[in-house]
Amino acid sequence: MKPLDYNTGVVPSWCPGCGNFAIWNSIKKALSESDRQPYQTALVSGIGCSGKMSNHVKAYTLHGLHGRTLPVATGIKLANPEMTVLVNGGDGDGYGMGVGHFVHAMRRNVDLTYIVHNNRVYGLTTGQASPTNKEGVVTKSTPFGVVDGEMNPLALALVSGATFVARSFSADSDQMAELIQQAMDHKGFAYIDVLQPCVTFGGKFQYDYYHEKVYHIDEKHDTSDMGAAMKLVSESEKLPLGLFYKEEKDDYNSRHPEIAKAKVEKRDVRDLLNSHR
Ligand SMILES: Cc1ncc(C[n+]2csc(CCOP(=O)(O)OP(=O)(O)O)c2C)c(N)n1
Ligand code: SF4
Repeated sequence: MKPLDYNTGVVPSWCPGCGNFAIWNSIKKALSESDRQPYQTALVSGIGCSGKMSNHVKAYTLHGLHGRTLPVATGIKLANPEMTVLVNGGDGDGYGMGVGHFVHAMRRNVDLTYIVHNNRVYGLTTGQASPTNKEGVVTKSTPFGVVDGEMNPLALALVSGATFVARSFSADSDQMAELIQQAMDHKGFAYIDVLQPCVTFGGKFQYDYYHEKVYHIDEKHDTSDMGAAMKLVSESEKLPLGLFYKEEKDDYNSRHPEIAKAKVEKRDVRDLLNSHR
């Protein structure tokens, strides 16, 4: 299938120029290049502008509750081990409301591909500061400036047990597609933080801001070196992009073969729907 074949026909309501468009395109490109068919893929999203992704990708999709993408996706993966499960959430969804689930999914090393649309604000609710905003920045919810310190979700991922930790940028759709493809092929919790400008409510964190700061990490970077990865994700003046860390380790399903054996019975979805009429 070609990338456009993964369109559902639903027209996005995202603001023109929103970084979500590039994430959408990269997901479709990655699915196309890896030749994954819609019936082999599930996509779970949370509430928020980012959460609307489940309307736009041809796959089994579920638009879940705010902050609750990862437990739902975990259930899907445990019940359907052969399914590729993508998770899309915002920084508010995943680093605010859902941060507990984030840590536990990583320490379990559930085989998921988690893409966070990190625009530093709660976009859909018109621009309140999220945990990745910076101290002092004035937003709708912080008229006197953000008082809390900025959270570093990539460092949190490294110490929590994620086995694939990467960062991309919405103006770098090809690199993002490549990372998503690698993440889907990785057996274990693969996490990509995407710097995604919210062009309407994102304040100073726009394309120009990021263009000045981002750079691609050296090809010689050793992705098995946790210390080197931690150093990269701790940079704050410049923002490195790429795959920081990768580790081969048994995922949750392999460590619990009893769950895989108890996998769900395959049923025709029409029968299932009829049984609830
Ligand atoms: C439990 C719960 N709390 C709050 C809300 C209200 N709400 C809807 S969208 C949203 C912000 C989403 O922000 P983020 O996850 O960063 O996604 P973005 O819209 O920026 O993509 C909030 C707080 C909600 N829907 N559910
Ligand atoms: S409000 Fe921000 S995140 Fe939401 S669609 Fe518009 S630009 Fe994108």
